[in-house]
Amino acid sequence: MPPQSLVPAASVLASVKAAVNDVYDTAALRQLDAAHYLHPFTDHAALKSKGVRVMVRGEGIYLWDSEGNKILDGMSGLWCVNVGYGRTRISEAVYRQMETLPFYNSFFNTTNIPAVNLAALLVELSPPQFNHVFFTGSGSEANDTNLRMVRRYWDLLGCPGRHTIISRYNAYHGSTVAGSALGGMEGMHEQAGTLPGIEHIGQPNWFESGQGMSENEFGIVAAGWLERKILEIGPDKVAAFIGEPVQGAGGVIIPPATYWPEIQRICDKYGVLLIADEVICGFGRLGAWFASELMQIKPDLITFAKGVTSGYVPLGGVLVGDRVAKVLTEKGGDFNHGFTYSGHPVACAAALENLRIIVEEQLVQQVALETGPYLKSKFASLGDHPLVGYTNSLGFVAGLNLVKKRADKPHDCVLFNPDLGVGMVCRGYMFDNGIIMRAVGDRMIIAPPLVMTTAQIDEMITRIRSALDATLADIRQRGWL
Ligand code: PXG
Repeated sequence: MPPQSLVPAASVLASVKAAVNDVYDTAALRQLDAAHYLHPFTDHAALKSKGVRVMVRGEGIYLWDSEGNKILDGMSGLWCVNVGYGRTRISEAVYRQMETLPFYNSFFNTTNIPAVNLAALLVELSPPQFNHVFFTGSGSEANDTNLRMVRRYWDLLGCPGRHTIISRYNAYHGSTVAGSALGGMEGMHEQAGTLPGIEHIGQPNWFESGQGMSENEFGIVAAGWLERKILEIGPDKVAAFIGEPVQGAGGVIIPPATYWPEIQRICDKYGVLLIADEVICGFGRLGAWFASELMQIKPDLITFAKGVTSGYVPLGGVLVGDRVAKVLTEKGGDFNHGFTYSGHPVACAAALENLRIIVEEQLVQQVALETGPYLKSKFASLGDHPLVGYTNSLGFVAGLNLVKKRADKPHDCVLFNPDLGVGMVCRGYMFDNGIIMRAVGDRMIIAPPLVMTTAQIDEMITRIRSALDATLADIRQRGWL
C-alpha cells in the first residue's frame, strides 16, 4: 500500500480535465480556486461571492478567458508583457535552456552561460555608470537587495551610522517585509508595519497637491521635501533615496520635468546614494531603455524586473553603478546575501531572447518616436469626456482622473467622494467593453504592451470611451452626479 499522502495528490491530478476545443469547465475551476487558492492583494470573501475570471490564452495584445471572451490587455499583464503574448522565440529559448541546464546556482564559485551573457547585455543597454548586475527572482527581492547593499556600502566605507533610506508615500517597491516598508502604501504599512531606518516624504503628484503652482514650480517644491528630510535626519545618517521615475502602482504619477534633476542635485549635495526603481519604467516602457536617461538622472542603483523577461519567467535584479560596485568588490569580504534563483539559467535565457526581440523590432524607438506620441494625443482626446478631469501620459503609460464635474483647469474640477468607488465601477465597464484598465482610486491607468500598433491604440481608445459613457450613465442612475 502506498503511504496515504500519495493518494489525494494522485486523485486531484486525475480529476483535472483538459479543455476540449477551448471549452473550459469554468464553474469547476472557480470552485477549486475559491476552495484552495489564496490570491495576492485580494479580499477573499468578496472574491468568493463574485468568482474569478480564468485567463487561458494570450496572443499579441489580446487575452482570452475561459468563457471565450477576447480582451485587449491595456496593462501588459501587470506592467510586464512588453513584447506581447505568444512569442514562440521566448518559449523555444526557455525549452532549449531547460533541456541543456534547467538549473544551477551561482554560489560557490560557479556561474552559467545565460547569466553571464545577460549581465553583459544589461551593462551594454544601461547608462554608462553601470558595469555590474546582481540577479534576484523578483522586483521585491531586488529592493531588499538594494537595502542590504547600500547599508553594506556605507559600512565598508566606515560610516555604519549612515543607514536611513528615504522613500515616498504612495510609492510601490514590492511586498516583502523590506519592500513594503520601502514602499509608501498606507494599507501595507497598516498590516506589515514599517522598518526602522526607512523614512517617507510626499510624492510629486501635481494634480493632488500642486494647487496654485505650475507643474514645474511644484516639481521644485516636491523635491525640496527630500532636502528638508535629509536635514531633519542628519545628512551623516542618510544612506540613500529611492524612487520610481514614474510611480506605477500609485497611479501613474508622472512627475514635473523639474523634479528629478532637483532630486539628483540634492542627493549629490549630501552624498546620498540615488536608487531608481525601474521595475515598471525600464526596458522601453517610457520610450527609453531606462527612464533614468529621460529624467536626466544618474542613479547609483537601478532596480529591474518585469519587462526584463516580459513576464514570461520571473526575474529581477539590481544594476550596480561603479560608485557602489567599486567599494563592494574592492574592499573585500563576503556580501552575505543572495537567493537560490539568483542568475537562474532559464530566466536569464528568457530575458536574453526577450531583449533580442525588443532590439530587433526596435520597440523602444517605436514607443519613443511613433506609438508613444500617437497614444499621447489619442489619450489626451479623452479629456473632453464629462467624467475626465485630467489626463497625462509618457511613452506607454497613461492615466486619467475621473471627476464629478470637469473644468478647464484640473484643480478646479470637483472630485467624487473617494468612498463611492467610482474607479472600481469604471473598471467593471472597461472589462465589459473588452479592455483591461486598472483603477487606482478614481484614477484609471494603462500600460499597454509595447508592440501595440496605432490601429490598436485607436481600438483601445474607442473601448475606453464606451466604458466611460457606460460609467457616466450608471453613476447618473445611482444619483452620484
Ligand atoms: N518595484 C516596483 C516599481 C514595482 O512596480 C515591484 C518593485 C515589486 O516587484 P515584484 O516582482 O516583487 O512584484 C513592483 C511591482 C499594481 C501592482 O497594483 C504593481 C506591482 C506589483 C503588484 C501590483 O499595479 N509592481
